Amino acid sequence: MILRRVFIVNPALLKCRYFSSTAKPLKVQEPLIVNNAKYKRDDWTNLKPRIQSYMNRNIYLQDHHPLSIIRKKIVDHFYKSFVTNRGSPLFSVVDNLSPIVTLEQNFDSLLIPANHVSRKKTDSFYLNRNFMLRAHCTAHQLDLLKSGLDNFLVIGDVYRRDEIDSTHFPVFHQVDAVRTIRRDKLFANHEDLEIFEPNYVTNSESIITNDANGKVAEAGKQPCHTLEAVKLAEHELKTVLVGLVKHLFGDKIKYRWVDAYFPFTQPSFELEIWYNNQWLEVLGAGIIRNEILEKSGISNSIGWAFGIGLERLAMILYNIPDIRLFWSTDSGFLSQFDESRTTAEMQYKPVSKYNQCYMDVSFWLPDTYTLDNFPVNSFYALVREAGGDLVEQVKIIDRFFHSKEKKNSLCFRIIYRHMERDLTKDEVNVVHGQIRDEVKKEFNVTHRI
Ligand code: FA5
Ligand code: MG
Repeated sequence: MILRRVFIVNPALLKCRYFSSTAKPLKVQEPLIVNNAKYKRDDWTNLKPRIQSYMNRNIYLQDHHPLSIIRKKIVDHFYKSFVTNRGSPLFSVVDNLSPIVTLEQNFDSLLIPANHVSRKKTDSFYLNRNFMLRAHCTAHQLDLLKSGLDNFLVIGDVYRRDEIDSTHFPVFHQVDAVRTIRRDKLFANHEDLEIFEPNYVTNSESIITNDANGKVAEAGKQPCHTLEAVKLAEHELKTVLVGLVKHLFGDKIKYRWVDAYFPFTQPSFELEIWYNNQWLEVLGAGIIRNEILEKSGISNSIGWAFGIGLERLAMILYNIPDIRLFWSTDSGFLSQFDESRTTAEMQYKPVSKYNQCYMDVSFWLPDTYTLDNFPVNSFYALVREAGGDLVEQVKIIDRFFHSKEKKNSLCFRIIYRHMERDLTKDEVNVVHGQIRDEVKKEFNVTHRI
């Protein structure tokens, strides 16, 4: 009998309804551990290990990564477009904030109403009822303004339970910007003009928030602002952003502004660019709601803000067909990008799924060359010419001066890969042999092995 009872208290059986009311095991919930900190789980916890595995990868800061190249281009554009009286960049760059934020930061600080669609549990990754992974970099806006920054870019990874297709992924990257303009700067040539209407009230009821879908395109302005101030600030915002897309894509890029709605800006806009025969939204922007500036202690300025997605820009610029490729660690993908190359030289080429195989070529230089003046680019060109499509990558892996023999040596690694099949060692040997011969002939080097 006793034995039988032991069998019945099988954990699998506890799940069945008949036993659950009487035999529920006392289950102590393990806390959720994210970035070495513990978070108490509750009914909002929905962050899973798969999404956590993307945290701390920092691909947007990784040298030569396409997202990092775009990030630098954007920062450069802002550094050039706005300088202080002393000639230094006006914008501060903040790119190392943890993506774990409070719901207060992500929503409340930005006047996102309690019933707003973006707060749904199904739309974001929650650690619990208090903490989440930021769904946009705007989550840091109020804190940074409060800390005293008045012109800044915030760059980082953001997380959304979005659809997954070739242009959407649950983790992507944004550059967010805030610019505040004081009255004396905004109206430098019109001292009689004002930023604020006389006796203005912020928090005005007349600001349309959102309908059930959270999307009301409300043009116009906040009642507290004068039309002149809004139009001037809007002009500066649009000019710098159109300048940015031209800086990235060239003067011929086709774009359009569309009215939009964000709870934290009014008026709000989206910028779309014409790509692959359709309009693609690349950023959201607008005039910062004055309540936010007031909360941060700024009273004499009007501000604009925007948030732009890095992946979409990189996909267009480099012809990258799928957003998942940015997470690739395959050197066949990563080696296609390098700050020193032009955009035209970095057009994406599909990466083979077949195996890579590499062989090195190392040689002594003739006296006519030094380690510094050996024409590395001509060497690469020769290898690509002689190796054809089998050569996926060539990189320098060693350079040294032999002090006894007074000779210089270079070593290059050539990575071979076929688009449609695995290569055999024998065929790679043949091609590699041809490359060695050509190198010897062209540069008069002595092979070391
Ligand atoms: C925002 O995130 C606002 N915080 C932007 C903003 C900032 C507006 C400041 C006003 C003032 P939105 O959800 O539209 O807005 O995202 C901004 C950009 O991020 C989009 O234009 C797009 O380029 C990119 N983006 C949005 N969702 C995805 C996704 N799932 N995958 C890749 N990129 C995305
Ligand atoms: Mg949008």
